[in-house]
Amino acid sequence: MNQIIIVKGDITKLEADAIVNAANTSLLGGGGVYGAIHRAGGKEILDECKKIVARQGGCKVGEAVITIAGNLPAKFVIHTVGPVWNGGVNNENEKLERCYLNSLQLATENKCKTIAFPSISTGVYRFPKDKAAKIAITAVRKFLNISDQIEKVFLISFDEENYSILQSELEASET
Ligand code: AR6
Repeated sequence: MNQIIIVKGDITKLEADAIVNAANTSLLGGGGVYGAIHRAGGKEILDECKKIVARQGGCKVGEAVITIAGNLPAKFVIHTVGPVWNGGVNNENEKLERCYLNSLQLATENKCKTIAFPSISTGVYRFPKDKAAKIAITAVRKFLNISDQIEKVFLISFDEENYSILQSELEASET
C-alpha cells in the first residue's frame, strides 16, 4: 500500500530515496529550499547541475532533472522548476501538476521507493498555498494509482500554514 505523508520540517534532513528541489530554469542559483539543499548537500550537487546545463541548457518549467545528493541523507535530488504564479492565466495549474508527475516519473526510473516534495512554487513564486496543496495531492494520487513502485511520498512543509493546508487537503481527498 502506498502512502502520502504530510511532514513539517526541513527537507534536507529527510531520509528519502529522493528529495525534490524547487529550482529555477537556470538550475544555478536561488534562495529558499534551493539554497537550503545546496548548502546542506555541498558542491557536488551544483557540479552535476552545471553538467546538465552544459548538456541541455537548464530545465524548463514543469520538467525535472536528477542529480546525486552529495552530503544529504537522500540518494538523489530531483530538481524541478515550478511556475511563477501570474493570476492563473498562464497554465500555472497544469505546469505545477507536471512538476509533481515528472518528478515522480524520474524517481521511478531511478528505482526510488520514497520521495519527498517541498511545497513547490509557494515561496518566491507566490503560488496560492491552498491551490498548490490541492494540485500536489491530486497529482501524487494520480501517479500512485498507476504505479506501485513508489511506496511513500512525503509532502514537507516548512511553515505551519502550508502544513495545516496540506493536512486538510489530504483528509478531504480521502473522503
Ligand atoms: N525544507 C522544506 N521546505 C522549505 C525549505 C526547507 N529547508 N526552505 C523553504 N521551504 P521557494 P519557489 C519552503 O521560494 O516558490 C528559489 O530561489 C518554502 O516555505 O524555495 O518554487 C529557486 O531558485 C515554500 O513553501 O521555491 C527559484 O528561483 C517552498 O519551500 C525560486 O526560489 C518553496 O519556496 C523558486 O520559487
